[in-house]
Amino acid sequence: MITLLVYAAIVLLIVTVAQLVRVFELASDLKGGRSNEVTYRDHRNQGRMMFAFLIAFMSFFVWQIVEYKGYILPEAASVHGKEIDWLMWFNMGLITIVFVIVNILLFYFAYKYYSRPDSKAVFLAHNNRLEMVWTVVPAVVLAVIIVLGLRLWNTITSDASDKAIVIELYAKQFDWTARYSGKDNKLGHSNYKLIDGANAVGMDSLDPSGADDFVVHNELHIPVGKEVEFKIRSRDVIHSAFMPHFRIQMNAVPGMTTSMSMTPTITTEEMRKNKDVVRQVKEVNEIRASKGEDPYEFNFLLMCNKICGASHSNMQMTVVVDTQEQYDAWVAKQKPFFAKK
Ligand SMILES: [Cu+2]
Repeated sequence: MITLLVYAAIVLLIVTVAQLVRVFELASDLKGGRSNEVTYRDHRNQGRMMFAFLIAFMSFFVWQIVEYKGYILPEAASVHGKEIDWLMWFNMGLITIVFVIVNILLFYFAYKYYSRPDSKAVFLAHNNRLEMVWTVVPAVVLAVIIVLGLRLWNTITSDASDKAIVIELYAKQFDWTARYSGKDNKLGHSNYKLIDGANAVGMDSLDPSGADDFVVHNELHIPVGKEVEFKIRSRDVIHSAFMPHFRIQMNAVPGMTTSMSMTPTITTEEMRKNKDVVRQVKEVNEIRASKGEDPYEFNFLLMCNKICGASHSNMQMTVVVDTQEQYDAWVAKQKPFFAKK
């Protein structure tokens, strides 16, 4: 009922404004003025408003950069992540330069050339040189961006080396299971028909290369400075393995295996001391404290980046980047899946 009343009030308001405008027009006609004529003063006011908008718009743009620059991801924690960041900031720089120049010209010219009583538009039918400039310059810039992007994408998605540690990430609504390939660095055969309550990834006990595979559900451990190859699968719908701190994302598609590899460069312990992370964690914990919630501690995360259902936002796993010794100690504690059974 209240919603209906609100709508009725809005409609009435619009009708009132329209009627008021009509009254002003009639009054002006009665006085002998021509209400629809755009005067020199109108043009000047519009021009000045364009200039004022330019100042406000550019100030807002600068303010946003200053205000929000502390809320972006901290430095990349993988080898290729540094290159992705470089390319992103290179693109961002180009976009910013074009954005600032175009908007200044647009609104400044609208102000500078507002219509005067004696002004006359220039008749310009064609200009080859101008056409050439605004075709060639964007084409060259775009070509540079595309070539740089393709080259980097090809390096990132190229096959992992034989030395890479093979880990399977198995997605389902709504969690991740990781399977490590064990000492032989080879994942055993798996089949969805073998999935049951205990065998979450459908491991096949008849395949000897799976004998040393071990499965973890809560934390994914990887050693710093070692290449890791993720074999990504899904049990139900399309998910996406997203590890923002390592600048990694790859879809998990039912019925096929996708893969992505990376080399982490910063351990969890080191990242917790990173000055941006320290500041962000401090700010988060101030908010949490004000709500009476427990403090949060930084962790690398594996998240799902495809809206895959109701609990999509909870589909995450902690990623721990260990030193080699810590990693070896952790692996030594894991029991092969079939030994556990
Ligand atoms: Cu998902």
